[in-house]
Amino acid sequence: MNALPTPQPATRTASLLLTSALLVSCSSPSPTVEPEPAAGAQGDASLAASAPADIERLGVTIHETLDFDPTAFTQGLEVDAQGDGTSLLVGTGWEGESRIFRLDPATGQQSDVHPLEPTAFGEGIARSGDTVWQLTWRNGEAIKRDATTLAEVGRVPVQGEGWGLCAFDDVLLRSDGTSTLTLHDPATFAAVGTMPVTLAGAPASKLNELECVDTPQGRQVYANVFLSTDILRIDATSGQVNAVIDASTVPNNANPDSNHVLNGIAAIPGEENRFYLTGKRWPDLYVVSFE
Ligand SMILES: [Ca+2]
Repeated sequence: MNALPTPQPATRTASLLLTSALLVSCSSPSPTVEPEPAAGAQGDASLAASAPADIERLGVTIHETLDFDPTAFTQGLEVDAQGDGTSLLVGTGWEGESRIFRLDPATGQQSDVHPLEPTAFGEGIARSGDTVWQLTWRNGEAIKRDATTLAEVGRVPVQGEGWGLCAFDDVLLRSDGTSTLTLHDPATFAAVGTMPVTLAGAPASKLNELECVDTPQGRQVYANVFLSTDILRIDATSGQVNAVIDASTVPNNANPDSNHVLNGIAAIPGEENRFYLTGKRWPDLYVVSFE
């Protein structure tokens, strides 16, 4: 997801209060409009402290800190596991700045850079076979790309907003800011179902950047929570949150701006419980584990 470029001060305060209340309680219906960012919101409303006992509460251990592109308004992040296995696919947002590129995390070198048209706001990305799909926020379409070159090969209409995206072998999961993930056919991007996400029985809204991970315990979806430093781990079969990860200890070294929040999680292939984390216009890319 993203942010409103020119929020009005009066409505911004009201929205912050509403946003914080929603993040704390997770009991209200999900809004259908884009929530506004607000200074100080990040980390103020952690779900971790209120997670029920049967939901794991995990922290973040940082193993390595790498350079990241501080101009990248990160909306999609995943390792190209079906390609070279090491490069990161990065999708970014903001009108006039949205793009997709491949990143060598060791050197910071970018390649296969493709800017979007100035009216488009890029969102989540995910590779499935020979295709990389890239969402747009409110442009009503998903961009289909060649997975090797990242060049656009087509577009398909999408109902609703696009926030995060991730892929299992046979299905794509899309977040739209609500507590419901939409399932898409990875070949056509046709919507094929929905998965309500709940935290202790209540809707878990504002799901943002996603990561689909096959584990020995089954399929799990990791989700950034918009304007929060929490990451949810969701059982992809039931939609139930089974862990709340408190990432408030991960340093946010972005230029101070309410939009520059944690957003971007990518599992590292072949390594259990190893992930990259970053954020919107963050200068750092962290190698982390959750425990
Ligand atoms: Ca991801």
